[in-house]
Amino acid sequence: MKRGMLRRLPAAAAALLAVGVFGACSGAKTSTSSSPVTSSVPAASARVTIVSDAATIGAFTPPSVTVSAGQTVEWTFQDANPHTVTADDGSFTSIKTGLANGKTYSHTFGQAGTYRYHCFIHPQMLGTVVVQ
Ligand SMILES: [Cu+2]
Repeated sequence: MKRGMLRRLPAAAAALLAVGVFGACSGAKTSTSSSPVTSSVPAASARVTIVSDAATIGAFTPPSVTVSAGQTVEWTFQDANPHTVTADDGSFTSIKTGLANGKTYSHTFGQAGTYRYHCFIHPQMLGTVVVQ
């Protein structure tokens, strides 16, 4: 008896795995446009000095100042007589604090417009703040 042995060896197929790693090089150029730094330094708040005036009984010096919206006007009282800074429309007044000699009163103007004010004690004392 003949026993034919047929062995079939499965051929091992070597799989060749080629992995190609491509370094992704994005050609997007990030251009950093450095604009010149413009220092927007807000102008100094306006200052008004309240002094005695021989012609009247007191005066706001200067009688008119111009500031930008958001800036503050500071009044400095330099008279022995009492005065106030009172808006004609009543939007601000120094009466609450009282302007004694050497003291100051400040008010910040948030909106543009023309603000006329006077001294509550001396109505002939007039001043104007122009807010741009
Ligand atoms: Cu006054």
